[in-house]
Amino acid sequence: MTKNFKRTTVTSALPYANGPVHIGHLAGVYIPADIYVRYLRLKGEDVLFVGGSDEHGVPITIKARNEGITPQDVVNRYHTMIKKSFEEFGISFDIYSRTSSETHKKTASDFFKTLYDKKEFIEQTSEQYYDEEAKQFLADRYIIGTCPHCGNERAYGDQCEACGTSLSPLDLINPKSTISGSTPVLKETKHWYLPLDKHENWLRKWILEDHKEWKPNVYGQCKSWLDMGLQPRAVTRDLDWGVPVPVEGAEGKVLYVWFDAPIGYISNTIELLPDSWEKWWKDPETRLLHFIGKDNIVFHCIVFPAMLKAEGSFILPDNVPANEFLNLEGDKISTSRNWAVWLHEYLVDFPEKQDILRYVLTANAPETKDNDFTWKDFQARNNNELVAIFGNFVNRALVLTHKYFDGKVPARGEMTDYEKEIVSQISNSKFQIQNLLDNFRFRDAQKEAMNLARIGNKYLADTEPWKLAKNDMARVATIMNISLQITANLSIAFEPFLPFSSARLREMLHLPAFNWADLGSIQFLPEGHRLGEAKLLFEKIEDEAIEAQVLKLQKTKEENAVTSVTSVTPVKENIAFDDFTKLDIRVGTVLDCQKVPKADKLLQFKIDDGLGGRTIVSGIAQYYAPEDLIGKQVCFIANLAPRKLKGIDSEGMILSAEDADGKLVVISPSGTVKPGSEVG
Ligand code: B3M
Ligand code: ZN
Repeated sequence: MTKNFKRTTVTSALPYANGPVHIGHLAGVYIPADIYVRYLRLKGEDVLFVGGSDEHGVPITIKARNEGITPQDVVNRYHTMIKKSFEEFGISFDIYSRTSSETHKKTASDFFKTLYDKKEFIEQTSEQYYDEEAKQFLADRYIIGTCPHCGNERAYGDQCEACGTSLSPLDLINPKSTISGSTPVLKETKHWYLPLDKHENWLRKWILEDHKEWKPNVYGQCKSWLDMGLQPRAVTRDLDWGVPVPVEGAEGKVLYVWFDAPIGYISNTIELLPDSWEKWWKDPETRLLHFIGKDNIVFHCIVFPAMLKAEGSFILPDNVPANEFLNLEGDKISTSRNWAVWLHEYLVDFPEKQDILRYVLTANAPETKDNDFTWKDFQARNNNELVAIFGNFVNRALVLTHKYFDGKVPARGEMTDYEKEIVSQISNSKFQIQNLLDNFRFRDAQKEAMNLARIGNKYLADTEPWKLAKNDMARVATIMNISLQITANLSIAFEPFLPFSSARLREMLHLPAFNWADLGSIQFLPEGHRLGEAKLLFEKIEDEAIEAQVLKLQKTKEENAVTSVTSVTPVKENIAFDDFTKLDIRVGTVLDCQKVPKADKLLQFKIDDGLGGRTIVSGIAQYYAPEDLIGKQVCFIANLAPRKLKGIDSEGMILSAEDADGKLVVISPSGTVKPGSEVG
């Protein structure tokens, strides 16, 4: 922290209320935010932790339509579930509210009006698809058609999920409304745009020069957005679910969900502190932090700051410690494929074991790159770390004290050099944990806290007080005193990470008051202090419990495979043989294959086609590592007109098979043939 702040406002992304929350949400956003907030509170700092559900947006209306209920019904159901899950996992929000609240509607509406009155928007009329049967304009997600880049016939109006290209509805070939199935027509409509291009200069300076300390993934993403040049962004939509646009001529229009959602942080603060909210949002001595996932970076680092700046009276975020994604057993977490560990289901299978999940998710936090959660690792971390190190040490310290000293903290005598070294390690450890937490490095901070338990465990193993008890009780007293001081340290060091276990540990130690300043000291527990009963902090997780979870996921995989079979794409219309012969399909050998920079899905191939070689770009990067394809033979369309993809001329198309989940497998001949051989 370069500046001295008086207080900190911490926000964590508002999850969409169209499904329950899973481990990916916790690991990426809510646990890191909660660790940080608990740490600040322990230090006695003034902090406000704001959360809530994001209840607007098109996917919620789609879900409602599919289920035959209202969008409000959908968000009521999930808001309640999400809020409960967060409470159960100890995410210590000061407020968790929602964007369908009256306070929010008013706050968002007033915010828009202020910008409107200050002439911060531009008005633009454009042609948009309109469904004449359903009598409504169509959101991008309500239109499907053929992707002009890869031919996928089920591309959405905003994106083709097969090749990853962002699209606009007008790009789609043969567009259809998903509401009525009819072909939509173009109709004029007026919208308000936030001219981000006008904000580009100060944003460049503010981020690229003044916030070089932001995490490299965040800084890097902002830099590429800024380098591409910012465009005006529409902040209103033709939709009947959202905050109505509060100006004349805007009937039937609502604020775009990404305009109103971040204002939700402010609305929820107002709801909690109607008289004193402003100091949390407007005082330059307040530090604002947004905890989010990587897909929200542009909105929190560029769009929302531009909105706040345009309004004029708000502070801007000091940092946006965004995380990457967590995968599950090697696969991307997906709500639609039910590939997730849902928090409410976890607690049914592992009641009262919130802290284990918190621990494992922090140990595998996707802080610098995507990371993976596996059930085997979950079991190993519980059994080998929480049980064998932390729990074991604490239990021995307490049980031995009860046995030899009637449950009272014994007097500490002269310390050996080894013990003096331990004392200095403990105080050193405090500064390390602190420094790591200050830099949002939660994974390493937790590791360092665990290291304290490791030190204690080794100390007891090295000194073996149970052997000394026969002839040197003074030494045993010193050893137990130091061990108990370490347990007290552990209860504080782990409070941000494992709040439930830390509270149980403090109960065993009869340690009611505590704060961060106590950490690092061995003066915590006075001589004669009476301890509570020793109970096990953690329990071993048996193989059966893990196998049950793995089986559950396997079932999901099988179910997904079955639904894929039943949802095979229908066969297209017949074509004449002559049409078929127009296609020139060949076999080629992959000479080189590389990732296309800044395009998650694209690989660039150099193909030996027997004709002097050619370059082809293909959207299969998610399914293959480039090096796995080098040397392989592939089939490709040789006479497809060249197209530019990410600035590269692609001369043809590599053929691959696609299942209903969108998984792609490259087609290869079953034996080696000469490059350039025709397929037919
Ligand atoms: N609901 C997106 C998401 O959950 C969005 C975050 C809003 S934060 C203001 O990814
Ligand atoms: Zn496509």
